[in-house]
Amino acid sequence: MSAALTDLRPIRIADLRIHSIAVADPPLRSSYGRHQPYALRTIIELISEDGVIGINETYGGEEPKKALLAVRDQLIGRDAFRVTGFLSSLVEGPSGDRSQTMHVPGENPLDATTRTFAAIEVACLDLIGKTIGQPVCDLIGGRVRDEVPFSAYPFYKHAGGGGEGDDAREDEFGEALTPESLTRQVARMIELYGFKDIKFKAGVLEPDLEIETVKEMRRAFGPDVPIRIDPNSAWTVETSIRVGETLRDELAGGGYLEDPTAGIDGMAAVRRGLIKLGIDTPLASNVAVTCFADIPEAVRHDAVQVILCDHHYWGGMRQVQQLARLCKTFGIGLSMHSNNHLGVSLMGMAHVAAATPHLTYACDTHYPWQTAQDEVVLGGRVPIVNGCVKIPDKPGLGVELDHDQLARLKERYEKCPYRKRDDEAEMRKHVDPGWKRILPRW
Ligand code: GKR
Ligand code: MG
Repeated sequence: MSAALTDLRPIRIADLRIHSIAVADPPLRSSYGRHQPYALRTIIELISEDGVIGINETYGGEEPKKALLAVRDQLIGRDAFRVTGFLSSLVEGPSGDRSQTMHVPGENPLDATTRTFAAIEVACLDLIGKTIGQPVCDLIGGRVRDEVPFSAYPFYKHAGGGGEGDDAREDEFGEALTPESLTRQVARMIELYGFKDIKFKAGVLEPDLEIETVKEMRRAFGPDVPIRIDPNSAWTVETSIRVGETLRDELAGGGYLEDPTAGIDGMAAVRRGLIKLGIDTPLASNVAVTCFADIPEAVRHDAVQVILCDHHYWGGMRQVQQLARLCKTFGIGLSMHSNNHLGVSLMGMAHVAAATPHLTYACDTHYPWQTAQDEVVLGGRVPIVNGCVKIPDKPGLGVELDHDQLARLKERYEKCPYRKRDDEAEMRKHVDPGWKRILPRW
């Protein structure tokens, strides 16, 4: 017999708290420029009428905070089970191209609505999980794995561990601006976390030096450790094909070439050039392909063979699961993108990955770049062991907030001058006063 309407048990939302925080971040380099001394994040708490608190973490700075504040009134009194219904205008975001080519992730106005929706969706899932006593991965369809693999994510970097003045962090990994020092950085990450894959952030040094860096890593770690290279659109089509050709062996066996050049047309031209040379290295993207509307053209032109999902900007966990299904249908692989984050986001990534059968690569994570001093999760850093995050036997995302730490990170946000991510400004401040992001650079 079906349940009567009166048997329904809504989880009504009574309040939304929004916390802007600043987290020390080392001077990492990419084609966007150089990271600021603090990465900005937002922590949210969604409180039910029963006093249960669902939490989540998303992009930081002023714009994401304003966007969350703007939907606050639409949440109060609503049922957490019905989030897609009461925020339906935000789920899909605007139609058409939302390319991230000229924006750092989290600063793209075109995916602001899907980022806002995702932030609330995951907090609702945590709230539901904590109310009924189920882990998030089991609420969204059920886990297909208990342990989620992540990759080492080396970056060229300047000396420094992040933070400023009295608040500077120890430089755990040291400067890395050569093939040898970058390879030492990876060795240390593997030693600490047991990663089995490498995602290498390129687009910083001359392509020949980056080629040499990949070769050095291959010599150091052998052919059983897959390597992916991601210059964030820094290369021309010709350079991309040359790098793909030179690194055909190093990128084979589980590696890929990620966003070597800008745009779906550019990616398609690289693909054609490589295929002509008999090279089938997959092209991956989180820059040319960032939303469902990009997929038809990408498929038509065979521009990407791997898409990087990210629940933070794809519109939440269920959108990522739909993306996975679509990728499988079209024979496209699925990997996972990352930006700087703390343990709440890491657990979100792990839960959605755990409940996504078609996840064909170890996920990216910036987690090694943050320290225990900046963790907001009660009990400290989420363990990554043998390269994997284990889904804990706990409800919701499986983590709670450390409110003392949250207060410290909020205070740091208030004190620091940063209100959005601006890697170009950091380059001009520290490296070259005339620096501009030029695409393609090489
Ligand atoms: O942290 O500088 C960085 C990365 O370049 C990041 O912003 C990218 O979104 O991880 C990224 C990627 O393109 O894969
Ligand atoms: Mg990328």
